Amino acid sequence: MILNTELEYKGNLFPSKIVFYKKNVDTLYFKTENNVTLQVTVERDSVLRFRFATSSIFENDFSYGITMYASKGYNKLEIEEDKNNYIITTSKLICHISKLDLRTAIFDAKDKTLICEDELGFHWEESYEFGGDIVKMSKTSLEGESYFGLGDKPVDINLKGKRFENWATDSYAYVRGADPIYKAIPFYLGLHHKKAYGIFFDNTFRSYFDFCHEKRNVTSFWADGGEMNYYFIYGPEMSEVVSNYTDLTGRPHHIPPLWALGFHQCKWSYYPEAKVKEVANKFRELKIPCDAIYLDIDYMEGFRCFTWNKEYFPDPKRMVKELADEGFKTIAIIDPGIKIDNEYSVYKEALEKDYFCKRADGPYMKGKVWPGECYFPDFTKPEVRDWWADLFKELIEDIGVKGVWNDMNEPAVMDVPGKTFPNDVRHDYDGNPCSHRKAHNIYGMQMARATYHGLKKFSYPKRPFVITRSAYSGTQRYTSTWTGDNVATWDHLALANIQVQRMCMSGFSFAGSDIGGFAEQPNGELFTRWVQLGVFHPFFRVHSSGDHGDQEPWAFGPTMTDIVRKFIEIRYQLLPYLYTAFWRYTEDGIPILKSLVLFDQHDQHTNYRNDEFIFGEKILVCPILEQNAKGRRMYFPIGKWYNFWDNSIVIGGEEKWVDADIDSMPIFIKAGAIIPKYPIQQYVGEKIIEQLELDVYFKEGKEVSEVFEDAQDGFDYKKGRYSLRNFNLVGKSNSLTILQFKSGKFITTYETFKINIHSLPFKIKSIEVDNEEIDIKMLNGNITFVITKEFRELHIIG
Ligand code: MIG
Repeated sequence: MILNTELEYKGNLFPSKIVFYKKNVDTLYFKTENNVTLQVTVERDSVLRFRFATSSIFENDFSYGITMYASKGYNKLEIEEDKNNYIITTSKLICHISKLDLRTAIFDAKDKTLICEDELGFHWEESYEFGGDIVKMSKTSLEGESYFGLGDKPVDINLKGKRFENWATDSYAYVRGADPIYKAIPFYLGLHHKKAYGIFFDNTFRSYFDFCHEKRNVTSFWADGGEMNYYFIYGPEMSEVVSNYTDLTGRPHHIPPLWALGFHQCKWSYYPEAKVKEVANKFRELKIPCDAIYLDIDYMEGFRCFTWNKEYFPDPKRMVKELADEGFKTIAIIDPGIKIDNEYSVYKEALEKDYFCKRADGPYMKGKVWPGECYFPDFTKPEVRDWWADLFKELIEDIGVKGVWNDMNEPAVMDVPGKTFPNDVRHDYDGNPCSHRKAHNIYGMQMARATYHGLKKFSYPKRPFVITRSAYSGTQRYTSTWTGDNVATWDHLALANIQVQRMCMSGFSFAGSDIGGFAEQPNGELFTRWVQLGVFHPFFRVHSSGDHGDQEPWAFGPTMTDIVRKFIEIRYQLLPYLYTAFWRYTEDGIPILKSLVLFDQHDQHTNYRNDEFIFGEKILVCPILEQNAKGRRMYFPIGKWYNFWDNSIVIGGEEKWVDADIDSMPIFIKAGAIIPKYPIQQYVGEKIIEQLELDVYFKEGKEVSEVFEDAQDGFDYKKGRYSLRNFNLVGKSNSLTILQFKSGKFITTYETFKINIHSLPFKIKSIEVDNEEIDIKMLNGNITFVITKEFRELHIIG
């Protein structure tokens, strides 16, 4: 719809020359002869906001995407003008605004290179059908430019050459390339000449992105209504762009409880109670670690939210308690559709209080979902969200459910062509009344937000845990997510890998896929390969529709069971490592998974890689995505890597073959890394951690690692009750030194570290801990010894 032919140009309107300019602290206003106003706000030195009004009147400035905690402030703001341009300069950026037509060009303030430039720039078309404008923006695609981000799109990591749409859509058994699917995340990154920037188009209408698809050298984005309102975010590092984007749209309000990073088992559906218990018991019997078990829609009475089918679950509180005694947290699904039923209290109350969405002409929005005909709460109204949050009291506080799963919140409606509400449905939009055209993409987000607040209230002093299917930018503040109804195929395994990486790059790291595939059934090999990938996904859950057979870890015979157990055990050992990465992500917005391009954008080989990624800061992973594979070729980023299985060394910067039969997968550790490990537990909290293992991988040079720990739940860490250990490693040809810096008031349960040194290149003469020599014993060429957790300096001398 960005229209470039002469004929298509006809409907497009363009700003004319600037006739007026005004500056108000951090915001500049430019008005054109034909009454277009551009408002540029300097949010930060590297973040500029551009907003256009086509007839000088801006809408009320309200956004669900931007967090109230977004930081503001810059070191420098200067504005000058020359013959052709107004020129805004911050310490990071120089932005030219053309006096002739409002077109912009943005340069790096340091080396003056061009980062992003308008092609046609802002233009619009009047929307005769709905009123308002179809707002459009086009940018020149610079030489060698690549594009990334955009949420859950099931296509290659690099988006160049493709066009996308954002309109949250229930997409059962979607295929590669399907678009749009469940989420609407209108944020992308551009990368050229090794420099990256991002654009967040904060417009909730149906929006479109074209990355050199229609025209080779043009990237454009537009929306069916609302304002052209976008943030330009400069890096130049991709990780800085994502970090700045999450500064704007928010980071999780807190780290998840540690158990939520454990393994979750789900199915549509486990019922009755005896079946739930049978599955749970089998985990313990087979010694396969598991922390959470899910109740899908069949636990409810006729699919009525906040009810229980008492035939299947006669005493939910007792059951939940008995599961909890075995270390299982119960997670229950809650959908948005409320059954029309005069005997049903939730329905009656919402009706009485006028909380349901209505059609433009007055009747309620009626739609069929699992319970039959339903009405739907308007989660865009604060009062409705508060009411919804309070509905969780019984489920959480009384019954003891630990997490809630929000599904069907695109919102999905059955048996209608658009699979959702009609456009005319009205929403409050927090006091900015609008139609579904504007509210559709944030409906799921606001439901998840209300659910989150309910759980937060009733789980206190523990941390809430929520999962959502639909999301808009910013939803990462409240909840985790999964990639929806995938299929048990090898291609979907590849897609799961890409989608979760892309979610991380799009600011939403707490993501995973339905391991094994939701629709259809995997064979044991596919299931096992999928679990292997899932170990390295922030959200780690097996789920399936159940129509096609079982998908528990033991469903594919004893060999596969053993391999799956071994991999889930690795996840449990790596919990302190993942928890640290999660904490980093909530602090700085650094993605928990780093696609190779994000890990090293300076190495052009990474620009088109899909499969390999970095888990946390130090672990390189590459899933096996083909049947009968005994290994695969993969690209190693520049640097030195240790094979996790045998400590063999790989020098990066090229593609190499890696052996990985079904009981293995390519896992590599960055040289110099210190990886913290817990003992294997059947569930988080099963054991008191009596010792922290530190796997040290020698490097000649320097490397910093960190370990974050706390009570594993609750909010005390926000008051300083955490333990953060910084390890500075310095390796030389004949020595290895590790300095520890500790901060925070939390006292860990263990007193000692078990240090495992991998591949030391020299023979040890002595080991000193804080200047005192200790005894050493050698194991398998590796060196293992125990030292106090309080050590400040460890010195290994060769
Ligand atoms: O129309 O609750 O994506 O995970 O098991 C299907 C039943 C509704 C779709 C979800 C899936 C869930 C299923 N739900």
